[in-house]
Amino acid sequence: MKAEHYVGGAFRSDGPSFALIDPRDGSERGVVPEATREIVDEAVTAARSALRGAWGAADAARRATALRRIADGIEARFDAFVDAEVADTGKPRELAATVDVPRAIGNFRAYADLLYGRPERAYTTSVPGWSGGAGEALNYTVRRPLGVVAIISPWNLPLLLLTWKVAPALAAGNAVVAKPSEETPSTATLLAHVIDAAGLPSGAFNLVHGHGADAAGAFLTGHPGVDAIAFTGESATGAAIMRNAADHVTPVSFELGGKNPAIVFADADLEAALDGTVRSSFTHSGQICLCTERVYVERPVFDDFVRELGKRAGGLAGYGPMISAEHRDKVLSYYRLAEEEGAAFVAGGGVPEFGDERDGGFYVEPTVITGLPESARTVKEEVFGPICHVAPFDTEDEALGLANDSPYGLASALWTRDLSRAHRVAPRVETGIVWVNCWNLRDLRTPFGGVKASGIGREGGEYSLDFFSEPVNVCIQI
Ligand code: NAD
Ligand code: 6OD
Repeated sequence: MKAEHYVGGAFRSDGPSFALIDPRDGSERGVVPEATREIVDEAVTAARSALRGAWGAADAARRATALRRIADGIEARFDAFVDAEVADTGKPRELAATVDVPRAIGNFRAYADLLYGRPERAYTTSVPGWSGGAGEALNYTVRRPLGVVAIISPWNLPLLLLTWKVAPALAAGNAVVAKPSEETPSTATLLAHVIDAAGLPSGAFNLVHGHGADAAGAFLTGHPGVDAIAFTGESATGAAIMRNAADHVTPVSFELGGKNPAIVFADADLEAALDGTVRSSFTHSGQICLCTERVYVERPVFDDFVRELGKRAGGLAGYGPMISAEHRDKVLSYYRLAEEEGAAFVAGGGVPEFGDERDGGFYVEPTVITGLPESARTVKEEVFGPICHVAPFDTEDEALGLANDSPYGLASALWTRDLSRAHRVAPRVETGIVWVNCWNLRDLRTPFGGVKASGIGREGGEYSLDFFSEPVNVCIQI
């Protein structure tokens, strides 16, 4: 798949470019065009024109039809999307075929459906009033699109997280300029081809490739013609985007980093808790924002849990690489830091040897550690790799204190058979998402997002449509 920009309804790859590296073996597998400030500017201008033209005039029915065509278009090229996602990320094919691509299709269908479920509000008013403002009135509130929205997405679930924002942004009537991660340009380019074939008015969706800081990402998020920014990525990047957006007071929706806790009570179904923790810590080699990196286990079952978790982590096979050499080095630096901080390694801690081309790729071993104080950097900082630290606790309050002692607050998992305990504890965990006896069970209508340094706002269902539109109140004196 050749990466291309898509600007004003035309594909192009002019200007500078950079190499695309295959994380599975370290080889160069293509080149990606790097959008200059001028190309970003053209994309924003094209988006504005679309809003003033055919896309701005498209009503909800037309937009819903467009979204359904896009979903159908992805479905028709399902295998090509899976191939491209696997080639860019190195993730297991099964993951791309059962999660990333079906979810991308689901995102467009869900928002096509949701468009019609939106109530519009009316208020009849009798105001005693002041300065001549008294009287009977009918107020009604309509929602209008924000305008040109910038969407910046990361490399870990490239298609899922891009479409998670593009679908509601288009549903709400905005024009989009999207910039995927420089590491994963392929499914975004395929999506642009599908959108092109779906017949959206030119400029309604634009795609620019390139890097973030001092490059396409920064040109886009600091652009005066951008009316809102929806971003998923690291918390530090979110802070940089916020600073850049501040000059134009551009609204932001942020899905950021995490250091997600799991709490395993002694009364839990331990098989389910172990299975769930293996999934939550090691799916996509820990490169999902929702992955568990801190596990707190009630003392009576701590030793058994740690031993079994280590066994299962050590036995994992068929896992994918880190996205890049740079990210592999970052994850390995945390493995070494954990050693220096005094961790005991129950599983992993190094680089696997395969004896084939994967030895040129960016793999690290699934790793389980124990024995660190809560103040250790390995326990506090997001690694975004296949590592979890397991620590014991004695009381419910202590578990909550440990789980909440974090600058982050994205997601958590509770494992218990005691329903009262689950209801008591869940609202007290300082994360935007709490799973009980499960992990990453997702209903697309539910609010998704984090507290503290894990984000600003919520996405999902109505929450995304709220962000991507604004209420306008019309007051008619009767
Ligand atoms: P990143 O922040 O490095 O990059 C994300 C995107 O931002 C990329 O497209 C990048 O080019 C762009 N970018 C980087 N610097 C920029 C700048 N100064 N201005 C504008 N754009 C810029 O994140 P990543 O390494 O791609 O992804 C991993 C991170 O994302 C982890 O921290 C993970 O927790 C987080 N994440 C969060 C969620 C969530 O829903 N909360 C989901 C997935 C990933
Ligand atoms: O499932 C989703 O919709 C979602 N936003 C997942 C985010 C995963 C982060 O890496």
